[in-house]
Formats: sequence, C-alpha cells, structure tokens
Amino acid sequence: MKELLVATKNQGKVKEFREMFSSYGISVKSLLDFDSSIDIEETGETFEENAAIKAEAMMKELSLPVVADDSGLEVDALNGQPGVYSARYAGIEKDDEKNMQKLLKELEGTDGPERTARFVCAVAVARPGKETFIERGTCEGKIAEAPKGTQGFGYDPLFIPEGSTRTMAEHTSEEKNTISHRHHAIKKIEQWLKTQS
Ligand code: ITT
Repeated sequence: MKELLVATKNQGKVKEFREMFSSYGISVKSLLDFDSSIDIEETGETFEENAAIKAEAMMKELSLPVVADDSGLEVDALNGQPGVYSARYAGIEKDDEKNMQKLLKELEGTDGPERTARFVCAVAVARPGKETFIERGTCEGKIAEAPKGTQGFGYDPLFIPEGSTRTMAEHTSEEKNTISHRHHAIKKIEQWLKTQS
C-alpha cells in the first residue's frame, strides 16, 4: 500500500495520520484534498459505530479502501462526557476554545485526583466487498486546571497524559505520536494489515 485515504476533515488528525504513516512510506490523503461536499452524519452511540459510518460512507462514494477515525475525550467525573460529542461539546461550530472553556466550567469544584480522563480513538478500515475492521486505542490522563501549550489540537492544552507533568499540547508531535490514543489504535491496525494480502 502506497497511499491511504483518511475520511476526515480535521486538520489535526490529518497531520498526525500523515506523520505516523510516513515512516512506512505511505502517503495520506484526506477529505481536505477532495472537492467532496459529502457531509457524513455521525449517528452512532459509540466511537466504533461512528468510525465505521464515516469509513463506509466514503468507501461507497469513492469505491476505494478508506480509513476513518472517531475520537474524543471521556471525563470520569462527568460520567464519560463529552465522549462521542467531544467535537461539538460547546455547540455545532466545533470550536476548540469554547469546548475547553465548557469543560473547565463543568469541572469547577472537582479536585485534582477526581479529574481523571482518557482520550479514546476508534479507527475503522472499510474496503469494497469486505467486512469493516475496527480497533480502539486509549490514552489515560487527567484534566488540567487551565489550558497550557500550543501543539496538537482539540483538548490537548487541557489533557495531562499519565506519567507526565505537561499537557499534551506541551509535548512535541513526535512525543504525542508515540503515546496517543490514535497511535495505539493505528498500531493495532498495522498488526492486522500485516495479516492481509
Ligand atoms: P472528522 O469527523 O472529520 O474526522 P471531527 O473533529 O468532527 O473530524 P470527531 O467527531 O472524531 O472528529 O471528534 C473528535 C474530537 O475529539 C476533536 O474535534 C477534538 O475535540 C477531540 N479529540 C480527538 N482526538 C484528539 C486529540 O488527539 N487531541 C485533542 N483532542 C482530540
């Protein structure tokens, strides 16, 4: 495989997929490279369901193998919210700043040890005429009191990965790409790919 189509319009995800697959000599294209007006409704209740919905919709549209990612943040003190609604937590316009402000507000009065959370990523591979394959990766951590750092995207400035004192946004992309939920899901996909002809 020399080229991979990732069914996402999220620039942060595209950058990470590109970095992670470049070491295998695989170039990554995304919906940002196509003039596709297709808007896929994420109607699933789990990350896995939504990843499959996105991958299969694009695979049918283009008749090509497609990879999709559905990911988000689960905060224990909020019973796993924002979960599959992470991108639109503060409204439909997908505003990272507003999402983080809402999260901090919801966690007001919640003590440090109770701010545990995890990033979750489901990656689905859909191929014409074949069953969709899905894997999940997670990254455990906790929610900081205030945003810090400029790297990454989404909730990275508020997420402190387990074993670190820095937020994900204070990690370099190389560091993030070895510990992230996306990395762990892709590692499992890679193992499976090796078993495919
Ligand atoms: P696509 O559906 O086009 O892929 P999206 O941004 O709508 O893009 P999701 O529905 O999967 O994607 O929502 C993912 C959201 O979860 C994302 O917008 C961030 O708010 C958050 N998120 C996921 N992975 C993240 C990461 O690595 N770092 C920080 N936040 C992340």
